[in-house]
Formats: sequence, structure tokens, C-alpha cells
Amino acid sequence: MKATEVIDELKRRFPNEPEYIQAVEEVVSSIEDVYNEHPEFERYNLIERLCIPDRIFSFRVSWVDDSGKVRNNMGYRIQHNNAIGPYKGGIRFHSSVNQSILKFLAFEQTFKNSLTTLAMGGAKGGSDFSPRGKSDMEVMRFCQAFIAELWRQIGPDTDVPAGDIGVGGREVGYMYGYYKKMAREFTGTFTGKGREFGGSLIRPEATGYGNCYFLLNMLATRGIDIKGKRVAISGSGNVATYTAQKLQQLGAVVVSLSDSDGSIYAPDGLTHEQLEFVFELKNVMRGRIREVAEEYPESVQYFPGERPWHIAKCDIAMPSATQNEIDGDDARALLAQGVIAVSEGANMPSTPEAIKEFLAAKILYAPGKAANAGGVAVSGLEMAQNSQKLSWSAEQVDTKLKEIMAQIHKSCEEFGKEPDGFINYVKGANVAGFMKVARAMMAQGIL
Ligand code: NDP
Ligand code: 2IT
Repeated sequence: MKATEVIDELKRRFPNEPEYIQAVEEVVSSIEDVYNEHPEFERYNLIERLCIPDRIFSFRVSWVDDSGKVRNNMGYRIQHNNAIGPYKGGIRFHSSVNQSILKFLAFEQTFKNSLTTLAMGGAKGGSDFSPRGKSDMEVMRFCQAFIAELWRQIGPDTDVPAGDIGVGGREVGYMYGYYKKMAREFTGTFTGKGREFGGSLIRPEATGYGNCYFLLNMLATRGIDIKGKRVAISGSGNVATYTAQKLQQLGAVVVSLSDSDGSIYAPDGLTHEQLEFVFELKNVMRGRIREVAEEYPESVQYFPGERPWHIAKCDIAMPSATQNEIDGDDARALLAQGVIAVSEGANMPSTPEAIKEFLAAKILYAPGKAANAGGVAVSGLEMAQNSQKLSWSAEQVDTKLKEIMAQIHKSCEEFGKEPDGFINYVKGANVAGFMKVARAMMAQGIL
């Protein structure tokens, strides 16, 4: 089948999975040229095999809330592709989770993991359970019930989950604990673990820091200094907060953060003290972003129901909340105020229309699968440390993270540079990620 025929066929077979089709369409359209240069790929129907996940587990998760009521959620694990390493990818707990969203994430993860240079296949899992407003004990009971179903399908050389939206250190700890009890072994089956039980230093920081390192690489291609640049960030979770921390260290000005209720805007930039407050608010108090404006009313404004893109005056945007959070209008608003770079911390935060705008404007635009790969890269380093039964220093991990982000940038440049010198990072990331997985699949036969 030709590349475009594969998309039509997938649309026909999975009509109710828009996010999955969106992710597939973006990758397949940008690899079409290299695909057509390799007739053997078509002979072995490679694209279709690469687009359809190897297998999907779906199950009911029943648990008891604090009032004694029995609750039922859906649980899933998508094992997308293990051509270059064990299945690897995060777990998302959010009320919006469904099979389409997890299929898009597992598909993207496969190419992202390929870009990291490490041996990891692609997977994603999750549940429509939302930790928001739940007590610690409710979260623990849910995590245990989730793993009671999933534990047989995962393992250190089989499938290694980690965090994503709604899954941080607390949830990974509970899931890993229950996995260990069921499997009766202490291995590196999860990443993002607490540092006392095998977690890597810098893993919590890795996605946000990695995105900043990628941004620095992009800015360097145009000789731009990050110092003093105003950066709008969306989200206020793991990725957003560590992005903000690294940006402040680099001398940039962080002007916004958000959550699903609204955005804060600090016209003069958040101070170190204010960012410390955000960390405390999010990780300890588990509060809402509006509380930052309540705490610092002179310097921070709150915009309920708004995303940052129309309200924050900025030079750079780093969307770090969720998929499709920048649409065509948002992209045009960012470009109209002269944005020079968009570097995605979230997975697929820009709609196809937004991506088209960024590429047409020839700004520095990095898709999530390149820019946010630092998180899973340090997960790969955590797996390596667990296998060695060693733990590396923060400096060692951070140095490797910088090297990996530079390598990903180089791959994007190699495969995405256009005749006029413009680097199309979308094409570069997709082609570089695809070619490695495709060659591995060809070598391993029809599976
Ligand atoms: P967190 O759960 O720590 O934070 C998510 C943040 O995004 C919260 O502020 C949340 O607000 C907001 N958010 C979530 N869903 C929505 C929504 N539907 N609309 C508006 N705001 C929303 O997750 P992470 O920081 O880990 O993940 C953020 C993004 O980064 C995701 O796209 C994830 O896939 C991606 N990513 C994460 C990696 C990691 O290592 N954790 C690695 C690579 C990518 P609220 O609290 O109101 O829900
Ligand atoms: O989207 C992602 O890359 C993640 N949520 C991190 C996955 C991982 O296995 O560390």
C-alpha cells in the first residue's frame, strides 16, 4: 500500500479515534518521500504494521473510595512496537483518557524513543481515573487495583511504564510497590521511581530541562541568546515547572503558567520565590494555579478559562500541558506578536493547522517527539542504572541528557534541512525516528 492509502484505510477502520489518526497522518505524510525510495517497505506493508499497535490490553479497574463507594474505571496499556527495545512509555491518569489518545501517544512514543539513541520500543497506558481531588489512600487503592490487572504484561525487559499526566512520583511509587509484591522481584520495571528505590537523579527534571537544552540548540542555529527572552509556558505540572526552573537558571523570563482552569500572567516574569511557591503548591498542597495570583496580586494576574497564548506577551512558547492546546488562531496570535520559537514539552500540543502556520512562518518549531524526549531518555538511563545496580551522580545524568538532546537536534538537522537552510524539525524528527525502527522491523521479518 502507498503511504496515503494506509492513512485512508486507517481512517476507515478506526473512525472514532481522531487523535490517533492525527498523529499517524502527521508522521506518514512527512516520511512519504523516504518511504517511496524504499520499495521493499511497501512490499512488506511496513507502514501499516508500524501504525497499528502490536497489542492493546484493556480492563476494568474497580476500587473503593473513602466513603465506601465502589468505583469502576477503565485501564489500558498499548504495546505499540518493540523492534528496537522493550516497550517503554508513560501512564496517564486523566478523566479524558480513551483508547484513541493512548494510541496516539504510544505511536508517537515509538519514534521519540528511537530518536533518543537508546534501546527502547514504544508504549503508553493509562486510565480515565483522575487523581484530582482524591485522597492519598484513594490514589493508592486505585494504583494497586490498576497494577493487579497489568502486572503480568510488564517487566524490566518486556514493558517498562513511567509517569505522564496525573502520574508522578507518588503514583509510580504505589504502582511499583504493588508490582514488586505481585511479581516478587525487585527490578527496574518502572522508571521515575523514588531515588531510594532505584529512581535516577534528574528524572523528575528531565523532560523540562531537556526541552530547554533542545531550545538552546535551536537558538544557536540562528545565533540567538536566550538571556532576557520572554517565555510563555502552559501547564503547571512536572514538565512545565522544571522547564520554568531551567529557564530561570538560563536567564530567561518566565511569563506564564496554567492549568485546566486558567492561566497566570506575570508581565515582569515570575520571581524565583514565586516559582518555589508553584512547586510547593503543585506537589505538596496540590492546589490550583489561580492561587499564585491570590498570593502575589501585585505582580501576577489570573485569567480564568484562558490559555496563555493570547494573553502573555512573549518571544518563545513552550506548551507543556496537553494535546491540541494550540490551535490555528492561537498560532496566528503567537506569530503576530513576533514569536521566534515554539518548543513542545507536551505531546502533540499543536493542531495540524497550527503546525502549518509555524512551518510557513519558518520560525524555530520543535515537535514534542524531539523536544520532550529528554524525559524518556533519562528513563532509559534509569533502566541502565537499574540493570547495573548502580546509581549515577546528577552531573553524570545531566551531562548525558545534554548530549542526547544535542544528538536529537543533529538528527533533525540531518533529515530536516531544506535547500534554503531552514530546518524542518517535524520532518527531521519523523524521518530520523522512522528509519531506525523501519530498518529493525525489516531485519526481523514479518511479526
Ligand atoms: P502533570 O500531570 O504533571 O501536569 C499536567 C499539567 O497540564 C497540569 O497543569 C494540568 O492541569 C494541565 N492539563 C492537563 N490536561 C489538561 C487539559 N485537558 N487542559 C488543560 N490543561 C491540562 O503532567 P506532565 O507535566 O507530566 O505532562 C504534561 C505534558 O507533557 C503531557 O502532554 C505529557 O504527555 C507530556 N510529557 C510528559 C513527560 C514526563 O516525563 N512527565 C515526558 C514527555 C512528555 P490540571 O492540574 O488542571 O489538570
Ligand atoms: O511522553 C513521554 O515521553 C513520557 N511521558 C515519559 C515516558 C517514559 O517512559 O519516561
